[in-house]
Amino acid sequence: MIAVKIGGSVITRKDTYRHFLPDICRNIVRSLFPFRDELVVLHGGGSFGHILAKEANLPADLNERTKRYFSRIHNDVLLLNSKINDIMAEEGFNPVSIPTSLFFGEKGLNVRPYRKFLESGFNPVGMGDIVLSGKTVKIISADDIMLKLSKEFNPRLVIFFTDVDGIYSDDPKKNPEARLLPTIDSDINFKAVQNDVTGGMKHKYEIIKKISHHADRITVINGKYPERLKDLGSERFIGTVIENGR
Ligand code: ATP
Ligand code: IP8
Repeated sequence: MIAVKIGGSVITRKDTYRHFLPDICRNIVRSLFPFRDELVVLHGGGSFGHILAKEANLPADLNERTKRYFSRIHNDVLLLNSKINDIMAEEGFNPVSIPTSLFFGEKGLNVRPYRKFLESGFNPVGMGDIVLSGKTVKIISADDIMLKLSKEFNPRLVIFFTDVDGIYSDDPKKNPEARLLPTIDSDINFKAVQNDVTGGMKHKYEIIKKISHHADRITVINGKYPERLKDLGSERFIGTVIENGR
């Protein structure tokens, strides 16, 4: 199985509410065509999730205010999901939406729908979403779902598409001296990402270290240049690669 997270930072304009970037998304989807028989896709919230989630100030108790945010945010991530699924269907995939909030219960995310549709030859498409956990409303990142799926399915490859070339020694948007790290064995500085309620690249890095015990290979690459995937495993490759730490 191959699991991909399409970052909200690369397929949306993260500072503009519900601004989708269809051409970038299509190029990413096309680059995944060789993997379509074993592919699970997750996507982040981008400006369809993070702007309102920040305003909502979560986690918080379920009440009239948070219910209104729940409905709007869930609707918005489904809107982004349907745009991605449209493109996937047009490009020859068999996407099926697995809305996180519907399959999230006391024991966390139920992965059975992923298994069922994967085994039947579909491409499950899950997403970072707003969920109800008891009486608490909170946000679950697609990065967290990636860890859960990796524990269940032991993917041979996990791909994170984001809007920078990989993991750097420091935030490349703020520090021109930041170095792209071909792998992650050194100390890294992470800066908070604006309009991101789930911890940005720092959270992703922590998750990747955990995923590395359950997946053969993980890569973080720039979704604006998805053709770089073809070079994975060669010296030409531009991105960060983490080999299995099992
Ligand atoms: P989303 O969470 O909306 O799905 P995403 O998963 O693509 O988006 P972000 O959480 O926005 O990714 O994180 C990517 C951002 O992290 C980059 O735009 C970059 O500016 C920032 N960043 C901060 N520190 C680093 C670092 N050390 N290396 C790489 N990027 C970093
Ligand atoms: O973009 C967050 O998921 P992420 C989803 O994968 C929402 O961190 C609703 C903000």
